[in-house]
Amino acid sequence: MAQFSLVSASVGLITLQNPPVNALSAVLRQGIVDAVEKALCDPKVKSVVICGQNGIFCGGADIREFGTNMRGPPLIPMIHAIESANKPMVAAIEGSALGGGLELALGCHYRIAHSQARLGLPEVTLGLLPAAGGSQRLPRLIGVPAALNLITTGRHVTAAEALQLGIVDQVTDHNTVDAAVKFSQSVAGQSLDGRRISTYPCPVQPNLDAFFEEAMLKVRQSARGAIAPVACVQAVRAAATLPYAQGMKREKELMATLFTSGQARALQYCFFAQRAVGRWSTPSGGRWDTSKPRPVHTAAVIGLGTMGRGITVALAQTGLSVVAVETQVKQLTEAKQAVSGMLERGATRRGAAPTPDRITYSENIQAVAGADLVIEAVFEDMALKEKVFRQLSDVCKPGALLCTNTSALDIDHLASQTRNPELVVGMHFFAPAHVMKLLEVVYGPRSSSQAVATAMQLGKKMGKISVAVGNCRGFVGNRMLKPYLEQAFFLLEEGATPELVDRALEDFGFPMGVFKVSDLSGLDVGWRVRKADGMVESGLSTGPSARIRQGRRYSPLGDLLCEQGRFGQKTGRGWYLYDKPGGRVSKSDPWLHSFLEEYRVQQGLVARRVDQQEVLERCLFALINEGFQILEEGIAAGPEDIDAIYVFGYGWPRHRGGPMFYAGMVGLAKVMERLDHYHQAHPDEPSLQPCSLLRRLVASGKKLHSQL
Ligand code: 3H9
Repeated sequence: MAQFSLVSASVGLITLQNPPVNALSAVLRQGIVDAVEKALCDPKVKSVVICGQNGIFCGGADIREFGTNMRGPPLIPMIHAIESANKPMVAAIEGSALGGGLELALGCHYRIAHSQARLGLPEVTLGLLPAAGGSQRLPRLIGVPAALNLITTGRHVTAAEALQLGIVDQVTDHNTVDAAVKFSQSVAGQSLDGRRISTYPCPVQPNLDAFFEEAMLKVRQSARGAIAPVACVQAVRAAATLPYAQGMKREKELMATLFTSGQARALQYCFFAQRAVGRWSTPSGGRWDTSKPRPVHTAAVIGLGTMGRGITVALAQTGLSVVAVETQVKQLTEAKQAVSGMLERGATRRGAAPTPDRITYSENIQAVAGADLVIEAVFEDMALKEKVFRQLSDVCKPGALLCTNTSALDIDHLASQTRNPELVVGMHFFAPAHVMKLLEVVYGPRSSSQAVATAMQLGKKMGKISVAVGNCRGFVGNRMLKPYLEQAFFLLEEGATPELVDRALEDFGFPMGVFKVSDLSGLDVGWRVRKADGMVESGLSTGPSARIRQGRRYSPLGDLLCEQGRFGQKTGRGWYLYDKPGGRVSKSDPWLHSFLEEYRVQQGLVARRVDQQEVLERCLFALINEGFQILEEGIAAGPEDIDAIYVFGYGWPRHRGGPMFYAGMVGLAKVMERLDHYHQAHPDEPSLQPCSLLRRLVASGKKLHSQL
């Protein structure tokens, strides 16, 4: 609802009340319409201030209403009524004014913001565009280039930037409502002719056609198949070229196509999935709302390689005291310099003062004795990690949480090396750890729910999307990656090229195909793991048995490249060719193509035509099938957990909602039918055999996601 009151004898104060973010639900919209009418009819009211309760102006349209039958007064006429009012309407912006919230404020004649407020039109991130006049008013207010930037990226701006851009008229450090009330009194009775944004001409944009062509090209390149950014450009173009009323018509048409698109559903699902993963639960009954995290004031990091350095930076940026330990002196000196540089660059990027240096470096593991939580990030070697955990168990103070940054090793086994296995959890960061959003918090059967709660809370403080998952080889993300990679290798054996496979995945929306990612992260990483698993046989034997390991199909292609010293970008050669070791720009490699041809001849394989559809179905459905297996085993509590992991850690295109959501969009029956089809053709590939949860869901006609 919206509360109306008279303040300072002549100011009508309308307070939006719909916790937690004052989203513009049907009830609130009705409340605003009624309150505005009351204010305009009341002769005592000379000016009006609109504010939000609980320190937040408005988080926009109520996303939960999308996809339902819309009731209540629509937003556009409501905002028009505000703009056409003959009494000054002033928005008092605290907290956030986002989406429809900012559009409401743009309908007001003046905007006063608190210095800590954030403003933006993030509709594009939900697969939409600002369709309550935002795409037409913002360019008229701040010019086409600035509006286009805000609308196509959805970024939030600070109050200071909003002032500089001309979105707000005043910024205050004090009580925003008081400032707005005072301001509204000072303009009461003045003409409002120059204050209605919809009547402004759009500032002239030189070389309009060329400007929008370039903008469209840029957006198409970065959108990777997402349709909303393209529609946003079209809407802003309408603002720049058409009268307001016609621009509004165009805005409405574009919104209609977006609103019902699968992409908007997928992106809105991602919005809620990102929040749902915080409400974690474990099979042993641990829950987010009943487990109290321990306070963490000092955290320690053991091992200052690439991951350890990133984790140190991420911890320091949250304002914690950090103890960073590296036993090799040279590595320690290099790490100190690298961490300072990363902190400085981070501060510059954020436009903030550098994080005060609360990092203590040491060569001695004893230095972690006072830490509340320790993150071990030494080399991925079980014997080494066992040793570190035994030492930590002796050195750390009672109750200290011991975490490992392993990407695959057994958490339970590491816990068994310590006196208090209930205090051990995995914190699986993704490189670069201070940048990547995802954190897998891995609990073992003996991890206490308090330990999980503490790691989850720390992850949140570090700005991560933290997902609690069970302990198994590769946890959720890397475990699902294995069948995906495997299928990509098999497709090469059957006739595909790295270029064809990568193109199919990039057209689907991944920022990089599987072979480019493999070159970037280093082919030797997987080779080492396969060697440790006893999968690698050196040299190339021939015949079908050469490609069977442990009873299932195996492709030695990656091993053969590694034997040639082709480790990817770092050696300048991998699945692609680079201009120099460390080079970033990939080129097709004729050598690789002849190598694949020779390999097929030696193995008696006849190349056939592989198309993009087969690439997608084999790679993605195998990955999704593993996801169903993970759900069945209870390693992930729900499909949102898997989807958040893939969207935030593995480059899964957000507008496709994550692998499990995508499976629902395709149809579970279709996914199962295609898996069955490929499994019949390749009976030695168990990852193509639909798992029993998938079969059961299809048989019962049940859905995995209620949104579908
Ligand atoms: C739009 O406006 C379209 C119009 O242009 C045109 C229409 C014609 N609706 O994030 P939090 C929930 S599209 C419904 O944890 P924070 C959220 O799910 C909209 N619910 O808090 C969560 O629920 P739960 C454009 C919403 O303090 C709870 O509120 N607007 C909405 O970290 C707390 O959220 C946006 O895209 C909503 N609009 O951050 C803004 N917003 O507790 C989206 C939040 O059950 N919102 N909820 O999990 C945000 O970015 C952040 O929520 C905000 C607060 C910055 C506001």
